[in-house]
Amino acid sequence: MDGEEGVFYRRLPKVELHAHLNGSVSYQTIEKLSKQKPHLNIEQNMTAIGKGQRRTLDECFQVFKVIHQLVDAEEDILMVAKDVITEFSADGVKYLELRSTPREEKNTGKELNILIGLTKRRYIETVLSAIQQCKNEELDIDVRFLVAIDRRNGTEVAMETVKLAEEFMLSSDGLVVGLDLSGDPTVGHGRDLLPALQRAKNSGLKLSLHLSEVPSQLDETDLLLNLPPDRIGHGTFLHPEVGGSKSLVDKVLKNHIPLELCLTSNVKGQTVPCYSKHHFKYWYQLGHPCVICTDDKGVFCTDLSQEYQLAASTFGLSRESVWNLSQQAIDCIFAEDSVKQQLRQKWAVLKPQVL
Ligand code: 6MZ
Repeated sequence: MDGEEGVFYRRLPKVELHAHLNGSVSYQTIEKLSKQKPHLNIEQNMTAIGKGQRRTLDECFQVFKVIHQLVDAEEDILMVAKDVITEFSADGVKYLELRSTPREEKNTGKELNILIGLTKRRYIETVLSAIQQCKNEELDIDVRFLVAIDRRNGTEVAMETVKLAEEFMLSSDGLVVGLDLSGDPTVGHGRDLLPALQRAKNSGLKLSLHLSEVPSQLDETDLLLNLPPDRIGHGTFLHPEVGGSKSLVDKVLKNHIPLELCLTSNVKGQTVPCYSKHHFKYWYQLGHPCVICTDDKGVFCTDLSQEYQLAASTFGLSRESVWNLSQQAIDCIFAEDSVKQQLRQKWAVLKPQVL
């Protein structure tokens, strides 16, 4: 992305609401990790899907497994989280909600030369300390965290994750704001996760749920929309034109549930055939809140500026419309209202006289 046009998108202040930590690891960070773990023999095409390449969603999930092998110790998570936050900030992101699935790993760290493992609690603490360190370095970005439930891990782990998230919501000084439901959409059923999600909602955690990322999830989506969630990830197959239904669309509209839309991720992961057929068009034309996001900027080789530029060039958005789109994303954040106010002020200061 070059030239004057590119500068506009980089300078555009942006809000990123759908970013999986381990999917956001850049090539530079992967290189650092690969050097530290040469025995894994990681090559670039194992952790990223380059320009013009496509993979099935299933193959995308294999990529995350490789990255998880590289990022398996406390110091890796700290470095990855700090690098990812720094990169989003360099791309003009002023407010970021990162999400990640807490993992436990056996014997991946060392203390006094004794092998120690990583617990899920320590995992979250490490991400939070990366956020804190970036704050101390005075990066111009406000970062919050969503604890992720990987749907593949079933009912019990989901409940355990919610309990951890609740604890951190109370003790993290506002950094943990919500819960994400993600993972391979072809595995498991939302009905088994409903009690955990309901509990999370009751305790004040905000919910961002991956819904209808693949076809054939209609009854699950219908069920989970009754919670209702506070935001929807993807929602690719919600509307009737792609096999969804009017009643699902009506539920989303009635409850004003914003959609987190990730163009490159959906095209490269082949759930959407090409940019012009992306469901952004359907929802945007309805005037429904749509937030442009990256999903996994490392894996899909993109950044948020590029995603905004793609949306604009594909759907013919004026600069004014692009500005409004980035500004309206502020209404959809999970942090408290005072943060929204601060961000609105920031946007007002940064708005060019002529767009
Ligand atoms: C569903 C996805 C995803 O949690 O280890 N993840 N889940 N759909 C997607 N669309 C492509 N992209 C990423 O980051 C990696 C994890 O995020 C989820 C998957 O569970 C993946 O293992 P963390 O930081």
